[in-house]
Amino acid sequence: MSKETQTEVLETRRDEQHEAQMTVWEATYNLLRKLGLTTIFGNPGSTEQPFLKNFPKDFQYVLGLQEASVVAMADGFSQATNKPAFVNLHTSAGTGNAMCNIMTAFQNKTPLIITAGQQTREMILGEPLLTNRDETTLPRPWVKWAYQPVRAQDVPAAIMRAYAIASQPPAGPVYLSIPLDDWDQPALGDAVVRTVSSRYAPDPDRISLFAEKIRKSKNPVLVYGQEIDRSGDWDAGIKFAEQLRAPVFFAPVAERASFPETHPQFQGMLPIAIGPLSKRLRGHDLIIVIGAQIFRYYPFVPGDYLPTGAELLQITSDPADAGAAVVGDSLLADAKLALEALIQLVPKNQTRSLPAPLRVDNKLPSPPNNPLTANEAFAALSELRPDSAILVQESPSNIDDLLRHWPITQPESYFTYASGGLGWNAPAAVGIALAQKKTGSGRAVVAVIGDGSLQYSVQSLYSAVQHKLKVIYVVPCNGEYAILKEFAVLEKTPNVPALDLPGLDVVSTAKGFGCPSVLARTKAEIKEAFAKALKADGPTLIAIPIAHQDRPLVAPVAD
Ligand SMILES: Cc1ncc(C[n+]2csc(CCOP(=O)(O)OP(=O)(O)O)c2C)c(N)n1
Ligand SMILES: [Mg+2]
Repeated sequence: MSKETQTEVLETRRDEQHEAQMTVWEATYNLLRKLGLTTIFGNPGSTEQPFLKNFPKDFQYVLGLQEASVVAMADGFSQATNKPAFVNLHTSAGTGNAMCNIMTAFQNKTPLIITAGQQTREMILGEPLLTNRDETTLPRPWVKWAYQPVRAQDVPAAIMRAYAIASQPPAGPVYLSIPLDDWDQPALGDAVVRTVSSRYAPDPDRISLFAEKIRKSKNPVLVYGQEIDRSGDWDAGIKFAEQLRAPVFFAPVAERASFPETHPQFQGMLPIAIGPLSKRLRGHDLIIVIGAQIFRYYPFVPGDYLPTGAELLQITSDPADAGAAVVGDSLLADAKLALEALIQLVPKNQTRSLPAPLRVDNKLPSPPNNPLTANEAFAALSELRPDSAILVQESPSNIDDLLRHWPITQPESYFTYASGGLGWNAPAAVGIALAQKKTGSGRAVVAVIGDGSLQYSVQSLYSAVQHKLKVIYVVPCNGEYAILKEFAVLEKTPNVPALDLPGLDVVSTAKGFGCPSVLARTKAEIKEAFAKALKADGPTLIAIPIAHQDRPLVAPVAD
């Protein structure tokens, strides 16, 4: 064999060896497949392209035009599928844009595996363009873990670790920064796939102690929080409430509904301020809070944290929420497992008189107001409400009116944000609707989004259009930041600038993203638009001009 031929043979062998050697890219996609993470929410840049190259046919890329939308779409998708979701952001720039909704995902306790591209390892020291400087500091404190693998070969195992951390209670987002030159590097082979638990059971001694207090209580009250809906067991919550014959409240501004609002024991949502909240619970000797923090207050309205003579028990799966509780004794447990245990430990009460059912005032003025009030607009909408519809809500000043006309009666049917960071719900509705499309549930998503709130993640309309998702955006247009005006009255801060929003045209905005959109001013127009939207094979935006109203931020509770 000549020298040249020998060299050629050697080079061919080396090429074959290289081909046979799995790359970090291949090992990662293999792992994502095994973990069921085949939907990737992202917005691409040059630092992500080596990961996205030759995008496999069995994966779906869901493009968000701005990263706040990307993260919230993934959050909604994760919540609606009850599985972690995968996100790919553009280095520090994309992470910066995404930050508000990463903060919200952390408070929602949604398991998100957020990856971001990073500059080439070889150059990072010199900080070239697009370097994600101090990459693990940027997303903190709103991620459970932030990491950049020390070697390219660790990328798949780091994703596995991210998955394990994100999904254990309390679930939450994790962040991985991955240099762009890692993807073509040789891998160590397929990553080890591991499973972890997503619930933990209560300590038997402590739950017995709690059960004893509940048995001895004369007049207990239940406060149900989002963790019950997340733990997937409304039935246990209903059974326990009926066994106890106690009134049931929702925790203040809970981001999920955990009990049928039409149940005779349901008493509404607790006020979001210290004094009014404790007034509402007056007369009870034991307050049992399941699956919520103590409490999610908003404006400072002083008063007692608890009514006189009352004791509080909190059951939560989040040690941070247990630690931060301002009053009460706490027990760590998954809501479903705790409720199942309590059903066994607390016998059915036969004698306690049931609470008087909540009186809901649904009266409407005749003739109707012009423009309609939010109350009248939601009443019109609710006449055509499909039983299976999912409600997503970011309409800060209109929550009470909306929930009055749209009582939640089924699990996994109400979603909002735990944080109050505007710009979560419009894109989350897209992720929730995508989940419905994938499962073929046929459930429509109705997203009620304030005219101010819509502007924060308005690009998500584009994703709903492109994926032909059944999202019906209902935008109550008051041309103002109404809730901030209510806050200004409560705080006695007159003449705050920029609380009016003249000149917003949300119908034209939606059309710019290709979203069919209509202005509905009367009850008849609202019903016509809603009926048409329910039949459409894609999203619709219905803008409803509504009247300005002077309402108190926190409704007074009678003494
Ligand atoms: C990201 C973000 N920026 C600013 C705020 C402050 N903020 C809270 S409510 C609100 C106004 C919301 O207006 P709109 O959606 O029109 O609802 P309305 O109060 O009119 O019902 C603003 C600006 C916030 N919560 N989040
Ligand atoms: Mg408004």
